Amino acid sequence: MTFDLTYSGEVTAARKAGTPVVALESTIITHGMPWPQNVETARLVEDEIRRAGAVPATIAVLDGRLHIGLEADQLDALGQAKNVAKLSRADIAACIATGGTGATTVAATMIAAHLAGIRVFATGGIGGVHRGAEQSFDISADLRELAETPVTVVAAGAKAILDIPKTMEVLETLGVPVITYGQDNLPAFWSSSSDIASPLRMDSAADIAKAHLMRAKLGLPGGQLIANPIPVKDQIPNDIITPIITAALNEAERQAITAKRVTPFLLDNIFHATNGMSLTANIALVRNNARLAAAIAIAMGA
Ligand code: PSU
Ligand code: MN
Repeated sequence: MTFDLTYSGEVTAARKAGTPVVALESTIITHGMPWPQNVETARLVEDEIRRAGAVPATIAVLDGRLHIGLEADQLDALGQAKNVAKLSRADIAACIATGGTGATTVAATMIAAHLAGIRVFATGGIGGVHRGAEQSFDISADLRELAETPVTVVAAGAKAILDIPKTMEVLETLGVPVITYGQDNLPAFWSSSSDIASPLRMDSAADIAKAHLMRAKLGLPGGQLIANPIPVKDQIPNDIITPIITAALNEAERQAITAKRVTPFLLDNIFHATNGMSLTANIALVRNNARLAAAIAIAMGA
């Protein structure tokens, strides 16, 4: 049985030229946003990375091939495909082995990025400890992946649908650095700030790049989580989003939504409850994360 990564034309050229590459996930496209905004956003995010002087590599499994970078038509098709699998660490090998098609979560994208030698990855929000996890045991595999795989992940904090203090506790236990960019408190995805202090703060992409390289020098496995606040002009203030999140969580419980379906269900519910405002904010924060990730990748060198 052979296994090869499939690189897009653009990523192949970047590898030859030594241009820094930034990984992007695909679950946000297939399970995180409705069509057609999902494909439009994916394109805008890729363009942010190009404009900043790096090259985007959107990662997905298409017909059993692990793609590092998608061609425009592949991105279009994935964004419209129905019943695409959501692939985390537990699912990716089976999907490739059986010729399946699936979108990669943060965990699976980190695995693929590392296989391709990519050290920086931009997304919206990571998975984490769900509220009520003491009953459900629902803790995203993204957290363990950050402890294991040496990729710096730029996100807008843990999604506010999660239990952020518990997510921080688990990350601390796993030895994952959580570095907030440019402020003392953690951001809360749709809102620029929470009332929770960030374990670490850095104010430049260069420092974040150095911290990543230092972990490798010290022989520490795993990556870093960079919490990049959504710009204030694009945020949904905490007092507006909090009751909407609570209602979405109640609805998920009423409908007995569990496991992989929880995150997509909540995002969709909140999208409708905010008349699309949550999506507008989500798009703004992913673009913002793409810009910072590109700066970090450039500071790290190819
Ligand atoms: N951030 C978003 N939208 C998303 C996700 C993150 O703005 O759809 C996805 C990511 O792929 C993340 C996943 O890895 O949700 C977490 O899912 P779970 O909680 O089932 O591990
Ligand atoms: Mn889960």
